[in-house]
Amino acid sequence: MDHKPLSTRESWLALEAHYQNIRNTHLRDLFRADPMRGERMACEAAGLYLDYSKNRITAETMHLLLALAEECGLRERIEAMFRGDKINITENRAVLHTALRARRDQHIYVDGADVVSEVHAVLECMSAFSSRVRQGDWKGYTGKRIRNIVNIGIGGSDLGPVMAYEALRHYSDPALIFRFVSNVDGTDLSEAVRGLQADETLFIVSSKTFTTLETMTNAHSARQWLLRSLHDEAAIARHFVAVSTNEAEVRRFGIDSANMFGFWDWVGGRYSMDSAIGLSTMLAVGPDNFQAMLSGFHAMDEHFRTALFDRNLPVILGLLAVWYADFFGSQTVAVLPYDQYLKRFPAYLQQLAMESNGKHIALDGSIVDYPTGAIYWGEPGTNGQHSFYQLIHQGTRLIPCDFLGFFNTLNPLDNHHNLLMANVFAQAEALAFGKSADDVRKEGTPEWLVPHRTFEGNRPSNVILADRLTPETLGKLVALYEHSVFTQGVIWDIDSFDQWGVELGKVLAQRIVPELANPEVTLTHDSSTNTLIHLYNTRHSTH
Ligand code: G6Q
Repeated sequence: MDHKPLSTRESWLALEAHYQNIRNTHLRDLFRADPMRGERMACEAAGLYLDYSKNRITAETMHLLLALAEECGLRERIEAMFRGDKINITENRAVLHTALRARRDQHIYVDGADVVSEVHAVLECMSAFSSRVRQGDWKGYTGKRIRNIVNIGIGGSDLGPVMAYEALRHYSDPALIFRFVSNVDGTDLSEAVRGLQADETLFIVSSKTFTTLETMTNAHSARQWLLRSLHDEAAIARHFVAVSTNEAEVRRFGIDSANMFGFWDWVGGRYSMDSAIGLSTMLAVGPDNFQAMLSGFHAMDEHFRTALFDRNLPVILGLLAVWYADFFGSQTVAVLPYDQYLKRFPAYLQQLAMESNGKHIALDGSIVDYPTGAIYWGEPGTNGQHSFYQLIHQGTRLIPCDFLGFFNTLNPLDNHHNLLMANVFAQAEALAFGKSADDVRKEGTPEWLVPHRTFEGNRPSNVILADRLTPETLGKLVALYEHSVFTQGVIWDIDSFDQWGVELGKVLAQRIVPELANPEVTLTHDSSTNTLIHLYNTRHSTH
């Protein structure tokens, strides 16, 4: 691998020169020049269709981006990740979320142990437990079956489970109620348990470390809530299970280690929804659907690992993200799922992309001299069209968009799906080609209004389509983005798998907590923080 700084590499310099040539080229002209562009710049793999023709690229751009991937050693880095090398260098850890969905007959070793057999052993425990709860065989303390499941976790131990629950709601057991608690704001837990019967409620405490302030605070309060109704510590074992890597802390909390579902330090929080952190998902949709989701992940893993880069969906998506972030200076990517079930998908991607690639230090410890991770955001279509799309169409910023849609809906209702998908195609078309001043004039618009009603177009987008939203498709979509994020991190030469910014936040609040509990303490922060704490201590009433 070439260790020259990214911005001095041959392919990077070639891309800079190329960008100057095509930065003003309009998508209208690119499509006019190549009538087959919409077919040529598309790729279908593992059941996902990616149309990337409405990007501000030429065949030359793709050629140079692919050369950049080669020069940055992407192929070797993919192999290293799948093999279990400790590519998370700042934490000296392997990065093996791909092992979570490996087939039973595969072997992947970390420090001499075959992790695939460990993964399947945990999956079996999860399946057995889920089946008992779903069939009503797992009884609560008073002998009643479980009807409510509350997942307590935050960050990677929450966003994946929430997103997957919403995404797969169609497949969820309607007899079970699911709630998710993440915020240390007492409102979150209070609202989550409102109306629930304690003796029918199961809490899943999901925390890799089992020391996270928010999760442990919520777990302790949930425990008190339960004991207020059931009055016996023995009830805890029937109503609390844990998902964690920290058996000692789980036991200290009072959860029987027989009711703990483990995972490993080589699973990053934001890459953990298909580990035991997905227990709530499995309880909702059942072991078979969970397994189908894992198969979807695996299919995309295999595609990413084996496909040529010019036909490789995550590689293409990742390289395009680099193209806009580093050459066009785009700061954000809008993710626009045209499926109500994917309403939490943008929030999930936000963590996946921004916690992974929000870094400014290269692997060798130097400060990067190019932009890294873009800001991911979005809302489901068509709602976004009636709010923020205005800025995407006519604002001053270039915002590449990913449209996600399905050929078939899970809820056929009159003409709804055709209307929904017509909007996907129309939006991508309007962003790319706009509406010229002449066209606006032809509609009889008065001259003073023409500039306001003109759309310059040339706004890039990808359209990603799949048959329908099944558990398998969800696995493929998530893996698509996981590997796109990985591709970007490799190009940017950063560690996409640590999160020191999150760790700092975990420590800082702990320092102020005792100062809020004890107004007498001498405050030694800056004058702003001191005043704010003082104000809080004076005005906060303890009742
Ligand atoms: C994810 C991050 C972070 C983490 C949470 C929860 O990649 O590491 O979001 O998932 O801070 O941590 P625990 O699971 O340890 O409670």
